[in-house]
Amino acid sequence: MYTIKTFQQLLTDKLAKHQGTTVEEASDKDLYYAVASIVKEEMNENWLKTRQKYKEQDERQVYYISMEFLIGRLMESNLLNCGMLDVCTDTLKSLGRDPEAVYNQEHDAALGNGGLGRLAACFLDSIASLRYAGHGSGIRYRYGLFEQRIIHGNQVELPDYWLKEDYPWETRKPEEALKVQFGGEVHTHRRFDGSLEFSYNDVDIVRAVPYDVQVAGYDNDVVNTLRLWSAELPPEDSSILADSESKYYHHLDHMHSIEQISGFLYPDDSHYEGKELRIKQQYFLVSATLQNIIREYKERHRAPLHKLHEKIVIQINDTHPSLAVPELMRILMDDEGFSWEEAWEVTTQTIAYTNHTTLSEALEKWPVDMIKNLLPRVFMIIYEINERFCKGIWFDHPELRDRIPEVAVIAHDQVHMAHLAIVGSFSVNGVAKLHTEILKNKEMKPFYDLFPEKFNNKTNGITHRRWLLQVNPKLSDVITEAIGPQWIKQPSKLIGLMRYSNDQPFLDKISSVKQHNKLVLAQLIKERTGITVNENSIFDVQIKRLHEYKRQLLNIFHVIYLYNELKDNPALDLTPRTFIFAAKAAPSYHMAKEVIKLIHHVASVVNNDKDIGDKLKVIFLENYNVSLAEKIIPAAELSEQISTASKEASGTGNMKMMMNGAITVGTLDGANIEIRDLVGDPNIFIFGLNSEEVLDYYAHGGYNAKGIYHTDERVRKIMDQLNGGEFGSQEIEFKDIFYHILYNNDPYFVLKDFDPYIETHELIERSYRNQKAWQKMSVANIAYSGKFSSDRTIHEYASDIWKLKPLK
Ligand code: B1N
Repeated sequence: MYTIKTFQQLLTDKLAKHQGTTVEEASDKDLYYAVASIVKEEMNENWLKTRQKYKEQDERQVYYISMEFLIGRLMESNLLNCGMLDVCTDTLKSLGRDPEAVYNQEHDAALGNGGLGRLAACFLDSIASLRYAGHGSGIRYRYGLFEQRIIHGNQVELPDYWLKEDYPWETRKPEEALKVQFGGEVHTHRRFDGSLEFSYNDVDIVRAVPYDVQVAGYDNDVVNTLRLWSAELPPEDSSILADSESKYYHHLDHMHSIEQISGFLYPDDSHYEGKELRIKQQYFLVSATLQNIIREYKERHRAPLHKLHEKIVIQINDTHPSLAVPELMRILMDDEGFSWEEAWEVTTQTIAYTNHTTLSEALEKWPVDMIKNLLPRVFMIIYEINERFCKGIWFDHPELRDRIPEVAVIAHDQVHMAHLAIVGSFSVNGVAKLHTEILKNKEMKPFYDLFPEKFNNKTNGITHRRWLLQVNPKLSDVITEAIGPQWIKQPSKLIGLMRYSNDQPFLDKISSVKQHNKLVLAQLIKERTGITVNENSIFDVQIKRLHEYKRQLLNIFHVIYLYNELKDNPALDLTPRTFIFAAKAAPSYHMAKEVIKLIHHVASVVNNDKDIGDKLKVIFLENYNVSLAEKIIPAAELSEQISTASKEASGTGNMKMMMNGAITVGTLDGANIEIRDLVGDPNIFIFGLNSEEVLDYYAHGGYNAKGIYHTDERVRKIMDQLNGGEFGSQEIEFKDIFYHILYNNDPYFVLKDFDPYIETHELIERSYRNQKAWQKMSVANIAYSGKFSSDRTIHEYASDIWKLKPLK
């Protein structure tokens, strides 16, 4: 292991050899690259060893295919997992350099939108840390999730060209490139034995080049791989020999369109836009991954391909990679000579599907014509899957005959990707208990009736290494001091903190860490917004994608309500609050952008009102991403998880804040329910309609939003303020929000849940005044958060679905 002295020597050598500079002269960027190269080299040997072990042991392996891996920054987490974070930080300090400034040089890899992509990243960390043979497979988008700027309260999007400087964590592997085919014509020939053979003409060939990112386990010498595919023109493409100007331009066009496949990440979260380029991305990922899996299987395992499912399991992250079903069928039949029945047997025992949402606007349904033109052979297979599935119901389940249109893979000229994924897999899981129940009993009920054995729950988790140990070192130290370091490898041990819930010196330490973290965040807020926040105010935090169902609107209604109260009664005894928001809206999501604008306009009124002073502050931090979350979460005291019940499949920000000692104010939705079940009602603030009530209202056409507007004066006042331009100006008003709520009958129950929300916040306010009781709640939340480590989640996937044994 390194000491400050040896690390310093290493750093000095690196700087001299690679950058031709000295520690004194080096910029923060130079230092960043030097440290990255040290860590990468450190991981290389174990990377090789890990791969060799996988080959020797011939054990089962999992491939996790996802259109998103929201990995954020890697330097600190790699240092941490390799046992070098402290020594590196201390060395930089000893050299008179600011480690934070060095780590901040890294541009976030934002290859994901939100929870789904971040979950994939947490899973990779846990898979490696638990010594499982697991590989991530995704796309190396040249542009990640857009950078958000706020101009006059409006979100504008800038392209995120994260690769503009060298990305030190990847290794390009051109010798392992593969070919993916699009378009063309399918020709069928009959072989001597009567079976059919397929060949393709006039296809467009795209070269898939892998870029590997190392995934180091925590303190265990395992280094797995996240393989990201980049789309390139095949070098041997003969169309390059243009003999006319028009051919040449055509060629350039073609080249451009091919590179576009890995050009950018679609910025929609929980929303489906049927763009052709998106399905191209999906097929590109799936085809490259499956060819790669089969190649690696042949290299690594001794058994014939008919036993693929004995050694390989493929987890698909939502339906985005669900073309894996027909693509694996295609490869097995057309390239490997399997019969349909043999290929189906292997495919459906290899693929497992995770569902992340029941929102209808997120469910992917691709037009038949689009798939037919783009992927003619794949479409033939989807067609056949559908035929056989529907015939199977007709003959084997006559009682379900009239439900065939509901469950068909192809219906109304659309391919239902969730249906394809369920039919073609052996496991279907939801991401929290309630979500899985809704899948089984409502959204996917006919499938549950057909295949009850496929359905299972895997409640999400987060890596406690990044989200506690790394981002909150002070809290981690206090925890370790109390219960020893075992919680780092066994997060369930955090429960040991319950022994200290009446220990005043311990509570004081917890509270002084929080106070410190609040000061640090206050400073960041000052730097980024110029606003001074009261460090003794309650830090009330809602950070997540902006979506109507997540109800940032309800939160800002609470702010307006408090503002109105204070204006009416300046002497009101109110514990000061700082409302902290951060959120990106999908660029085409009008209502979401209106809410961002509203938050900004309310902020400018509230923050600049002398009567209000520092009793209320509203902060919107722009460009929410993983590294900003890492700075906000340790300072959060109140965690807003206020989605309309039944809509948030799980949520994972709720877990991150709980783990850092924040108390949740939330609805009975997603994983909030499981948080409540653990910590108990006294340690969480639950309010509002539950999912049954919400679903019941939906079944009966909603509730009467106008009724509340007319009877609740507080609500009417707020709504009229929006309509009357009170939080804006002549030109800026919020009529769209006003009309949307009143005339679309408040589809997310903002007005309906307003009163219980306000009442709950009054209770919160009273609870906060008793600091000792609050600290006890905080400790209970940290103590019970061990269950939400993704280590627990991955253990469950590995034992129930993947059937993996940890590497010896
Ligand atoms: O997946 C997370 C959950 O914790 C969240 O509750 C859930 O909303 C989120 C299409 C999605 N569901 N669906 C998506 C993302 C991108 C896209 O293009 C859908 N994200 C979720 C992890 O389970």
